[in-house]
Amino acid sequence: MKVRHFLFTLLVFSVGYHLSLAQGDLRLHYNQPARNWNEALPLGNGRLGAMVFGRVDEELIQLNEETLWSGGPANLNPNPQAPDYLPKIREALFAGDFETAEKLTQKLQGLFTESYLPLGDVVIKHDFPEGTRYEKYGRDLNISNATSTTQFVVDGTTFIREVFVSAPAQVIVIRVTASKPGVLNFTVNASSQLLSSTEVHGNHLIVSGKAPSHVDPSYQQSGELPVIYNDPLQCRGMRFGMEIAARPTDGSVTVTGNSLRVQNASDVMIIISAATSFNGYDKCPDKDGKDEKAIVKKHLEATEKSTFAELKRLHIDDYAQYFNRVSLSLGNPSIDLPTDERLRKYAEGSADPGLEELYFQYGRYLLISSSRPGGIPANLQGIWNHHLRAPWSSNYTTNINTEMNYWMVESCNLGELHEPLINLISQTSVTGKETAMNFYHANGWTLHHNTDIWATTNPVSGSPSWANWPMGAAWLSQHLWERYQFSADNKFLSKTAYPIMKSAAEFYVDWLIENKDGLLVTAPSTSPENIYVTDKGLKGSVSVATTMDMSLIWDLFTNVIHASWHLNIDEPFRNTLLEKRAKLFPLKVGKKGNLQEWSEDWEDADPQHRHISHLFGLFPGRQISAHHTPELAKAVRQSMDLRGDGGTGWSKGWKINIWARLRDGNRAYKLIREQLKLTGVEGTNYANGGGTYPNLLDAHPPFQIDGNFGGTSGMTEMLLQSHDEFVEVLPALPDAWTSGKVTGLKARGNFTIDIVWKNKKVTDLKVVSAGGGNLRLVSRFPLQGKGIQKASGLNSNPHFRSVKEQGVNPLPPGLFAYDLNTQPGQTYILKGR
Ligand code: FUC
Repeated sequence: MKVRHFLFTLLVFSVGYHLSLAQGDLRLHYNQPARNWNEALPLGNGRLGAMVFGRVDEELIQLNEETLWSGGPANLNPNPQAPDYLPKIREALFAGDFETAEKLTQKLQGLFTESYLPLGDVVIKHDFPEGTRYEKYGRDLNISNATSTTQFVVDGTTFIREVFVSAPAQVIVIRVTASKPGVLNFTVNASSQLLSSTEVHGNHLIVSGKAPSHVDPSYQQSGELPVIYNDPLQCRGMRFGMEIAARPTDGSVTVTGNSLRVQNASDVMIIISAATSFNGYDKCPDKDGKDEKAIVKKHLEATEKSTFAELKRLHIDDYAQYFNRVSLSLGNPSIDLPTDERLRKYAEGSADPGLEELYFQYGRYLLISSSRPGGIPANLQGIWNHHLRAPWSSNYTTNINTEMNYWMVESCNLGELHEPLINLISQTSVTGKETAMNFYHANGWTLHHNTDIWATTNPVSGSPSWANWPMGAAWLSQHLWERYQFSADNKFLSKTAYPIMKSAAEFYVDWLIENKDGLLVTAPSTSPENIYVTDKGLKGSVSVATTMDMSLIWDLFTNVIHASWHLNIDEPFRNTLLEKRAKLFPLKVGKKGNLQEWSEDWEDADPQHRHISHLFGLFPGRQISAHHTPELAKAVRQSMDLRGDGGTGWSKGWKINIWARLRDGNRAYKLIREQLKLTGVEGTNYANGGGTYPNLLDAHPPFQIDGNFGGTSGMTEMLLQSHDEFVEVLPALPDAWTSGKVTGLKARGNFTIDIVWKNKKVTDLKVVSAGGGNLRLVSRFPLQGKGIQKASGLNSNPHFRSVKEQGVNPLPPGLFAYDLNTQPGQTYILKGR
């Protein structure tokens, strides 16, 4: 009896264990239509975006096209007087006159960037009699096949709408079906908030329009009108077009007024094609624009002979090649409830690892849907925006938000999707060379806190606390280095990354100046977007050598030094950087034990400020590390405690990553729970900032997509880290994730890694080495397997780090280190002991 009971338990346990390691339901689903945009569901193919509301009688699908922006090529010299002011500002700063410096810094400013715009709305209006009741309602977004379905029953007939946005076909596909033959009767309408007209041609609906020549940011108005269409030179204001076809398998489609009318059908496919005349950041989008009408037609016509099933299969095949590379399972229990209810319960404290898995994968889903090779990078809202004047112009804010969008692109095995950002960086390195010369008489390229589809790089007008931050070139250059680190692609390093990184470094070599102690400092210098209080009680933002400036320059110089070693080129310039880096104003620990944000040990006007810019060196930088610089890491921890766990959505996203790098899994997990708190619906007033809307999009508030991506990055950092000259498995596992499995994560050096763990201990590890080379593995638990050898220290993996700089760090107690000499294309299976 006893033995049988034992065997039974064993069986249940092992079955249960394996079951619990399956990835959960990857669907967002709801029992009611979206009441507002924050409940609608996002679909996209990188270029075209659709927000599906799932309404019953008047379905609303809000549309975007990623290149639809206001304006035209940037004015590269908007403030020719600027360079005159730099010496005066420096003089004031070195005399300790911060007030004058702050005022003069505003003379170093120029025009605002342009705005990302909404494309239009498509409405499908059913002929249900007024007051018609519906039942058995459900809508979902399945992120394993990037399809949204809405289903309901009216008078015993089941109506189903499926929507996806196809990358191979470059169109939006909608299918409407009814379970009874011939009962589908509806009209299709299209409109745009922009200057446009709608006409019908045959059975097609055509919208043609023109974007404004300028749109002011939502937080300022420069002229009489914030939205301007005037474009005498045909160089500011692109054209756009959209064409919609309804293709019923039975019944008829006709035209009434400006609508398509479908009658007595049972199965209808609606195809939406859209494009703009945008033809590159440096081309007049109207006069020298693309023929958007021809592009629209081409995509629409190419689908003419396709069935819905064929289009759907091609769409899923394309999407799955990215999505299926990574799986995550964090064990049971999972709550089987509509997503909004799940979020509500989660906010009340319920365990729901399935929701955490879904949130992790949602970040990957959103990037696959908003950032495709050949396209434009994911902006502040990805590609999903319905505002004429979007919050912060929905542009690229480079003092945190744009980079955060791409923190997980490499580690989550989506490396190719980094390309749009890398292209934008390459464009800003051209315009930014003009800005560096025109504003500062400096060499190299620079970029300030905002950019847009026109690769604008100048400082905009406003508070210097955000406008006068010439550090974007340093931060963005990190993405070039990371792309190389993860791909180990030497050609990319030598042809694309290195020249741009080097040119950025040339700018900062010119930008740095010596202080009276012979140290290299930046001046003027800000710490985005924080305000200091000096010992005399003066509040300001402009000072000398903020920690973030110094850390960004350290990061860039180090990456350029390492890249030049790898490529074995540019020795004299490398020596200059080595010399300059050694003289950088150092990081300092303040009286509270914190990492100082300012070069002086000043107070912050807002001690809980959302930006944690001074902690860049720990994440996403590598200057500070829990392993290699424990004292500085301790100061970071203290700074994090002083800042607290509140903040906007992206702020919490950053904090997850910081706690993961501090190797504190439980604190990182606390921030995940903070970030996932339901907001934006009745009864969820969340005083602490941030949160998640019912559609799982991140709330700044308002919606910003960076928090989603930052959250996914943070969860990845909890499971695998590789910035520190070795690959550490499960560096920050929280107690809540006792057992789990992750597959397909990427480590620097181009290794793909699967990890299974139980009771927080690694049980199985699989490594696929794409390019070969030594892999140094570090774990809190011993590992065994063919080919691994014990290592005695934490020092470098020459495959992706520079051995020339490593100190030998002995293995701290409680850690195990191994070397695995890998061959290209080989798989290695290791076990926990
Ligand atoms: C920075 C942040 C704001 C906002 C904006 C888009 O300016 O400080 O919180 O996220 O970017």
